[in-house]
Amino acid sequence: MKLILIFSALLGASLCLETFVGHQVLRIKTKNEEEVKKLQLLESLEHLKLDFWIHPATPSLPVDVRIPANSVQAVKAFLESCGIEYSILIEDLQVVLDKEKQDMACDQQKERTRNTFNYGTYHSLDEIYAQLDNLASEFSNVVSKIQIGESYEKRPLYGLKFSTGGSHRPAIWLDAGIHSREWVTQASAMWIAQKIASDYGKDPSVTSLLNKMDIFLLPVANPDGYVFTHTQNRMWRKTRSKNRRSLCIGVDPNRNWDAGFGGPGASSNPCSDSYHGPSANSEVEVRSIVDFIKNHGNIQAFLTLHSYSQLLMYPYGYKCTEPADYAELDAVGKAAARSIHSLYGTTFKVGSICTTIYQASGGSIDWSYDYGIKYSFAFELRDTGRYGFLLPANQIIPTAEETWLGLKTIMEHVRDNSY
Ligand code: 0X9
Ligand code: ZN
Repeated sequence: MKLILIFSALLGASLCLETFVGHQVLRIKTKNEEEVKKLQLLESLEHLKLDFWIHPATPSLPVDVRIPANSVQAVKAFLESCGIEYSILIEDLQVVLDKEKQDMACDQQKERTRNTFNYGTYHSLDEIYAQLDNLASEFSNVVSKIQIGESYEKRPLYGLKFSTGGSHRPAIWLDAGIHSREWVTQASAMWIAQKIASDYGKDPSVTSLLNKMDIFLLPVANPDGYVFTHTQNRMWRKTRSKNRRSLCIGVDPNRNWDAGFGGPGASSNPCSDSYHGPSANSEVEVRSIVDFIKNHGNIQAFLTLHSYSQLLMYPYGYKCTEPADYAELDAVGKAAARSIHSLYGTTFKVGSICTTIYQASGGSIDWSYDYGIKYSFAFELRDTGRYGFLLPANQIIPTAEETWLGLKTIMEHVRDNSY
């Protein structure tokens, strides 16, 4: 009897959503390099099980960290003893998660009665995939569904191709959700898909773009992780692949690209959230995109959506030197940031990955840029930390709208400056 109870408790635990009761998210402000070093030391203490939402790197940038309930006191005592300033961004993470779940359930009920996809709520993978079919049939003049591969757990990697004909036109790549917990990115990608499809023939900018180029959109680049964030652990970031040398699961798919692979800003520890994996392209999700891009042969822009921090970044992340096209990328990035700002006043900081956020090797846009795709940009969408990865659903549409304006500015530049 006892054994059965233990077994069912274990089974229950593995089938249930992980709870984050009492987890706090702190914002830490560093004043100098010395304090950054102290936070890096804190980050290395594995037993505290800290989840750095923004890693310590430069003194001027804030550091956001999720702290499990039983480490909260120790971390605060450490910070106070060092005289490092902090504030509480989220008092109890579970309260925010419960609200998110409740909102989703309400919206889902409404959606069922109306039988239309509500772009202003978060969805399961199945719902997103069903909507790709709907878009492809509703806008069959411009949209078709494509499959670029299968995830580690054998889920299809579905995307959309926006094309008005022509054989093998130059194209723009756009992906979202490579980090599964960054839910506003997958949701924004869906709104943007609908926007591109319905604006063709109406908006002269979209029309001229699609008369010259194709767009490929992969809204859920990490479907296994995405399903896991819905069913098991809302804070999951990595893929779900098994590691040979560890019981820890998954690889950071934005450390797995063949660009400075294994260098600074990536971890060789399979239990780390920034584990680079056993080799470049070890993750089938990454490999599938790489193969697609290589096979296509004429991708002119590589755009990727992450959250959060409100940044628009160009290469490099694996090194801190400027790319050859620095002046042009910086100007286009700044123009895109102005477009974003024009709608709701949201400010985006523009710069290279290394100078705006932190050194990070094996990232997607570094690979795409070094591969020869000049217009390689990574967006970090809303917000700046009030909710972080748990952006309330009522911000999805505004986020998608402003992001689209930024994307459109870049796409117009690519259209007019193809190479
Ligand atoms: O650490 C990352 O991978 C990115 N930040 S996130 O919070 N979304 O995880 C920043 C890296 C820059 N992005 C790319 N190299 N694509
Ligand atoms: Zn990310």
